[in-house]
Amino acid sequence: MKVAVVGATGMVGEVMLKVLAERNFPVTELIPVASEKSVGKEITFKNKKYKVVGLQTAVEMKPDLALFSAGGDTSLEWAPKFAAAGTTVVDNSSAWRMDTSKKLVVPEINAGLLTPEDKIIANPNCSTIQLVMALAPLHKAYKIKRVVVSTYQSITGTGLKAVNQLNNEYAGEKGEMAYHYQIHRNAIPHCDSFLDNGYTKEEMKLANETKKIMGDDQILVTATAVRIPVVGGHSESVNIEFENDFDLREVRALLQNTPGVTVQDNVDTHTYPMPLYAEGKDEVFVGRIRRDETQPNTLNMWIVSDNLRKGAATNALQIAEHLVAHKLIG
Ligand code: 11C
Repeated sequence: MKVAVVGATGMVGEVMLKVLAERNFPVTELIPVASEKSVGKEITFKNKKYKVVGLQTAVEMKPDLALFSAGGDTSLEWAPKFAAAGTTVVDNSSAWRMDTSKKLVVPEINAGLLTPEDKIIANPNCSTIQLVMALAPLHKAYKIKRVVVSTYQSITGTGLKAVNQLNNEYAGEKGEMAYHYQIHRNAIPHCDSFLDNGYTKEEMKLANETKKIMGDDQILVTATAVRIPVVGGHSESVNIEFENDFDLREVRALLQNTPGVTVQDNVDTHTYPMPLYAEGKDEVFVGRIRRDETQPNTLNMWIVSDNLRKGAATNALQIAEHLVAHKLIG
């Protein structure tokens, strides 16, 4: 399979290449794609060197699959051009996620919706993916009414500029700023830009994408998204109110038996998910599972996952794997 990685020199692009190699995706020809300033640069994939090409060149090479991680504007302009050339695009930006003609896919939950006609497939936001991975089995069992989620998000979600900012601040050096404020020794309640309703785009992604992936408009979701000086992954404190009551042991068992979810929940041994240990892993880790004692049918839990892997590259590649396995591509 001829595979283009659009945004190959970015943070997600680099992880995408790593995951493509690790999972032994059937790449017969790799096309690393990036903006004009990176064209001609060399990247290494499976010990072989490849030259980065521009977007128009890549379209003309007619790849079977294009994995996009180059920002919303690039996706809006270029994904349709690839699709028109017969390429299936899995897009990691927010450009197409809420478009009613596009599928928004977390393979463990709704890959069954995909057909060969889907030429642009949206990969959800990282903080949404880890949330719905843990919510989906519980919704099936107890029917979710309302979710209150607060995120503690890794600076890798912002990109390399943010990682450089933290490293500079840590070293006491000046440099380019990704945020309005110092991130070292700080927590910034501001991920993505603000909207007229006072929420950030990131917070509304958590609400809107969750409903679309779970296929249920009735689920109420309210979110606060916070950036913290961490690199290993996003963490989420989640309060879930169900229609029906649950048994805590059954909740743990349901989560434990969910592919892609790992329960780390033993307060006696101080076992709970943390970004330090989630980094570089593909699972969604869930812990601190406990009853909310202030109202009926309500659960608290803590969810952590590497936002660059299951939150981005791994999920996108799982979509591609599903397309291959079900002969929906190529
Ligand atoms: C963050 N979730 O951590 C964002 C990064 O809509 O794909 C990904 C933004 C998006 O800031």
